[in-house]
Formats: sequence, structure tokens, C-alpha cells
Amino acid sequence: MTSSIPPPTKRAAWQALEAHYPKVRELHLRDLFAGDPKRGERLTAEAVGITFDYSKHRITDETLGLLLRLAEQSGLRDRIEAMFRGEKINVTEKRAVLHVALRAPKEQSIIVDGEDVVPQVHAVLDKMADFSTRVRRGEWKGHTGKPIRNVINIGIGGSDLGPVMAYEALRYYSRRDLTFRFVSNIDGTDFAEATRDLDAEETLFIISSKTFTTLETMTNAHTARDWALRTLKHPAAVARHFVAVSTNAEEVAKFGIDTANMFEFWDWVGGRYSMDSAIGLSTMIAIGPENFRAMLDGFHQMDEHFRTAPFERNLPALMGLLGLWYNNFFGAQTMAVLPYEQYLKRFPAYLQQLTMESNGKHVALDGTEVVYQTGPIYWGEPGTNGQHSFYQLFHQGTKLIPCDFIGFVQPLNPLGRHHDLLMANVFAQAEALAFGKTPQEVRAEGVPAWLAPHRTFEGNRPSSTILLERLTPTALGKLVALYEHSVFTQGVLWDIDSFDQWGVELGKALAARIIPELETGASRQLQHDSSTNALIRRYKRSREVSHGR
Ligand code: G6Q
Repeated sequence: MTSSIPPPTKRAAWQALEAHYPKVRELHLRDLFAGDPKRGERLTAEAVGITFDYSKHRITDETLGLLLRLAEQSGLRDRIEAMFRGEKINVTEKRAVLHVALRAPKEQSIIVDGEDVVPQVHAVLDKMADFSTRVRRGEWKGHTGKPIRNVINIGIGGSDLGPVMAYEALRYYSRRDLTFRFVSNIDGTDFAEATRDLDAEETLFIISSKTFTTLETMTNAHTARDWALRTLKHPAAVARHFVAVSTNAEEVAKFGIDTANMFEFWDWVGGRYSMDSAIGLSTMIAIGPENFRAMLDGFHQMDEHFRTAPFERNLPALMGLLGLWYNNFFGAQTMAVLPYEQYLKRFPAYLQQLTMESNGKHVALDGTEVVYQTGPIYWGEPGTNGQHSFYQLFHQGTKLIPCDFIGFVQPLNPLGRHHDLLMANVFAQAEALAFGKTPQEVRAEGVPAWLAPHRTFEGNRPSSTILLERLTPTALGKLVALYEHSVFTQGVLWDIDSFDQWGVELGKALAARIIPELETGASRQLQHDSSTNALIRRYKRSREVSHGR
């Protein structure tokens, strides 16, 4: 696979970047722009309706050339093909990685283990469309004959974050007479708050779990069943009020959901790459099958772009390479994602899982410890809110935080001057971060000498500006796929498996040992470290006191 390719830091381009970095570190964006009046236009790429301005990055043409060479020397082209061909590039789980098949058009064919998966994808999409339409038309009736008015997705991680993010992002297109809620946390408050004002007779639960064994989801699903049956009384009601999205038909049947009401997906869809699989059922009910297919088309357009565009014009490749430049050469620890679009308020949270679960790895594909940094921390908030809190640190703190600004030309809710004011802020922030304000400029404004250092902005803070026309389902698909493939690019450059998540699996097992210790009598011998033992004892003691009250 990558055997003929040396480890990342031994690649000629990586070493050339190491030698090149000290020169670039000294350059200021002010000078780079002053030396090239066309920099802004030159370092902007356009594809599939997305404008990607990367001119405000601390790079020269030489940097870019070396980064692109690194992509070639890392075998990125072959690895992209391997993913699209359905090769088992998730090596630790021996699985193909085929979220791109979820949005492949009907006429395409992608073979996994001798079988074309594209017809299966479309069969599930058709089944989802049929079900969604029945719910939306009020034809899918609850047990007592009332139409469904509330849809609750129960899932966690990849089976929650995508659906929540997509619902919020595409709310403008959603059916306003239906209520959508998302329950993920094992904290009972999540379920209690989601259902407290709902009528079980009008409520549909979508139990979304690839494995159908996840503790949080199964606990919430059982609580949901009890809650529903308290009103609906008869176990037969489960068939009308519960559907499942899963790869595990056996467990779905055991729970009591009719497998005819199960929407399938496959082991080659990773949880965090599953929002466009049947995991998106709640999204489809909210926005309708046509809009859902438009979203898939957006994903597919970006897939094709990633697969075919030369890297110097390839948005995900460029984005991934720039991220690596700061992560591995400037030592940047974090990346901020700043959508200037209220509907994208959950996008940073969604991206946190996509990026950090994918590339938070400390060993290379062959199991050896990496000797370089891998995935950075992603975080962010919608603009302009973030400006009034943490942007201070961007502008004047001691940390380098590359930013992604995301904006749309057309507002979905045009209201007076709002949109121009919003966009003025995007442009102004990126400008201020790049160019800052010199001590001379500050003093020229009449600021006294003692105050001048506090009012000075060093600038030279890098950012990308990502501009789209309008937040449509298609645009959302493009945007998500942009990040998916940028994460893929980085995984290839770092030679890691971006598609496993052993840390998450660990979390799934960890609590299992303590649960019986909390649920059974106090006398059991605790065998943890002294801190954990003491915390458990204290919890149980206090719990008994409060129960005794
Ligand atoms: C995603 C992870 C993880 C997973 C959840 C839910 O890539 O694997 O976030 O999605 O743990 O798992 P289930 O869908 O199996 O319940």
C-alpha cells in the first residue's frame, strides 16, 4: 500500500519544507501582499460553487509548491483512488471506507467484496423516501390513529452529531409543523427535557445506532419505549412509534422493532461519515426526499472534484495541506472554524468529531509511533458571537490559531441591513488578523505611548475564507464533503488510519466495570486506584443519605 513511500518526515518534500520554514516564519502577510498586488486573486481557488481564498496564509509560491510535492510524494492520488475503489483502507478494522458510495449516482458502480453497493444504497434511499413522505403527509399513523407530529432521533456520536447539525443547518427547508428533537446523552435530563411536552401518541422515535449495542443509545431507547408504553399501553404500539437505523438486524429485532421498519447501512460507513446514509432519516423527514437528494448531489460534486482536480486547484487537498503546514511546521495546536451563518451553529461540534476522531492518532498505519504531530484540536462558534468572546486571543494572544471563515453571499432570512453587517464582519476579521495595526498606525491615531502596545495588533494571523452562494442542501453537502476530504488528505500525509476509533471503543467498555459496583450493595471490594475507590464510595454514601431523606 504505502510500503514504497518513506515515512512522512523522511519524504524529500517534508525535509525541504523543514529547511524552508525558517524563511517563511519571518515573513509578514503585509509584505507578502505588498509585494504581489494580485495575491488575493491568485491564491483563490474556485470549484463546485465554492470560493476558497487562501491568500491570507503564511505561504509563498515556494511553500505551496513544496506542499503540493508532499501530496504527490505521499501517494495522495493513489490513496484517493483506493478509497473510491472500495479498497479496505481502514486497515485496523479491515474495512472499506465508502461514504462516497452513499452519494454515488445510480449509474455508478462500486464493488465491495464482489458486490455492487450502489444499488443497495439507492434501495435504502428509496425506502427512506417512501417512509419520510408518509410521515410528512400524515399517512404514517401512530398506534391510536393520530398522525406523527414529533420525531425524536436517539443516537450518539456519529449517529447524532450529523443528524443534529444537518437539521439545524437546513432548518430553513424543514417542515415547521413537525417537531424534531435529538437525544444522545445518557444523562436522563436529555431524554426528560426532549419529551416533557410531547404526546406519545404523536411521537416517532428513530433509534439510530450502527451497532445497536451502544450503552447510551440503548438505555435511552428502552427509556423511550417505557415512556411511550405508559401512554400507549399495548406493546404492539412499538411497531408504529419506533423505527431503527442500523447494521444489526438481530439486535433491532430483539428490541422489538419490526425489521421491516429498519433502515440499513453498512460496515463500510464510518459513524462520523454517516449523515448521508440512513442515519440521515430524521434529516430526510425534516427537509423532504428531494432536498435530501440535493444534499447528496452536493456531496457528490465535491467527491468528483476531489477525485479529479489537480491538487493545485483541489479545495480539500489545499485545505488539508495548509492545515499540515501550521500543525507540523508552525506548531499550531488548534484550528478555529467560524461559520458566519446562524444555521451552522452546530457545524463546529460536528467537525470536532469528524476531524479529531479521524486524525487523533499516535501510531502510523504500520503501528509504529509517529514522530510528528497529527490532528489538531478543532473548535469554533458562529460569528459574530465569537468576536465578542474568544477572538481577543486570536488578535492579541500568544498562540497561533489558523481560522476558517465561512460565509454565504445570500442570506436565507433577509432582514434590513443584517446580512451586509454580518459579511462586513467576516471580511473585517480576516483582514485585521492578517494585517493587524502597527505601533506607528496606533500612535498616528493619537494613542498615548503608554497605551500603544496594548492597542497594537501584530497581525500575520492566517485564515482561509470560504464563500458560498447560499446555504442550500446542496451547499451543505459540498461543505461537509470539503472537510471530509481535507481530513482524508491529512490522514494520508500523516500516514495514519483516519477511519478507526479505538479510543471511542475504549470509552464504550470503561464504564462497564463500574456500573455493577454502583448498582449493587456497598460491601463489594473495590479494586480501582485509591482515588476512584474513594470517589465511588463517596458517591454511594451520599446517594444513600439522599435516598434516606
Ligand atoms: C464514529 C464513532 C462513534 C459512533 C458512536 C455511536 O465514527 O464510531 O461516534 O458513531 O459511538 O455508535 P453506534 O452508531 O454503533 O451506536
